[in-house]
Amino acid sequence: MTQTLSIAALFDTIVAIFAKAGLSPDQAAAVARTVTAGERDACKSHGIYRIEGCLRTVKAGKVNPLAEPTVTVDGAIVRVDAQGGFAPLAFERGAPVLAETARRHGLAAMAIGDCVHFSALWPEIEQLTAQGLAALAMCPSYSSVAPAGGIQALLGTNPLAFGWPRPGNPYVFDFATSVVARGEVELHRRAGKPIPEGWAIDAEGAATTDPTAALAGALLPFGGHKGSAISTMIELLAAAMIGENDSVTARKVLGDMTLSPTHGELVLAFDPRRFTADPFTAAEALLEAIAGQGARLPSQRRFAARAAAETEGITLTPDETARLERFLSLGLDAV
Ligand code: NDP
Ligand code: PYC
Repeated sequence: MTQTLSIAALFDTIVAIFAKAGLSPDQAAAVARTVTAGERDACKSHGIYRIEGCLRTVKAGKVNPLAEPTVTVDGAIVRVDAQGGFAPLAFERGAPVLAETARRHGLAAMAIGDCVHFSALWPEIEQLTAQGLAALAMCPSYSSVAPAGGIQALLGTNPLAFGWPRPGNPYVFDFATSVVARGEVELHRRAGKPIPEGWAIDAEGAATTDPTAALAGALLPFGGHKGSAISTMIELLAAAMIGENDSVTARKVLGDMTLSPTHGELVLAFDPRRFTADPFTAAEALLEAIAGQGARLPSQRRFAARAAAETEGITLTPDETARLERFLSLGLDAV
């Protein structure tokens, strides 16, 4: 039987799972906020599905469950040292300082270092757009994507997210620079379903629709050479430039892609009003013209799912409920 939980009840369950796994209250709450947000917004590849990988990473000793991130400011650069902990708390600790620094200078950059990263980026972007800022976030992950024209996993699935503040819901896009997130391929494997053509190649470089072969081979970048170049830019800015692991190093250090990788993240924040007196009238005209053609804006699906979850709750499958119960009762012995 399916089970329907309120957003608050799901959040409390996830906090309890991570507390039992040994995370500090602040780490557990920050991780639970991002996982709950994924499930609430029907982003299954970064919702409760991620809990198992996080628990495995704790059990393997590859994340500091008690980490207390530190924040320092150097001009328009905010540095957050995650101290080996999960990324969400590091972001939450740095975001108010990033926002204040962006308002002071017109723009600011936040470099998060030494964080274990498993999450979608839009929950972070929305924390900044809620303060009237435009924002761009990116990070490497671990080698699982072949560069355009190549056949071996080298780049990460490297997400890129952007947000622009609007009255009501912001304009936000957030996508992997591979055709899809690796999590989506893992969910197909778990469900015993083939993946569409064009997502991946196998270990020999041949096109495949078998998710297991795809995970052993490589995903493809979105948009051919264009996605490949954007992904490369992310390796340069959010790894080389900030002195953190690139996707090759993150995979080598981790040695196991059922765990979450350690690397950095780069977040840029802009105060649009510091660039021109009224940036918002022209922005609204553009966004309304796009929607006016019947095109959907990115994140509209998520916002609709969120509105539904807020009134109707979140429905979990019997398998998802059983997994949560197992994590809650067995803790790290469940993985
Ligand atoms: P999708 O392809 O599902 O969606 C990407 C974006 O495009 C979303 O903003 C989505 O909005 C929007 N979109 C989708 N379809 C349309 C459409 N028809 N018209 C307009 N907009 C559309 O996501 P991905 O599989 O690429 O990535 C999923 C998540 O995985 C991301 O949140 C990303 O941050 C995360 N990720 C994290 C990684 C990490 O290392 N931490 C690595 C890789 C990915 P909507 O949501 O409303 O559908
Ligand atoms: O889905 O590609 C992915 C991913 C990698 C790390 C976190 N999510």
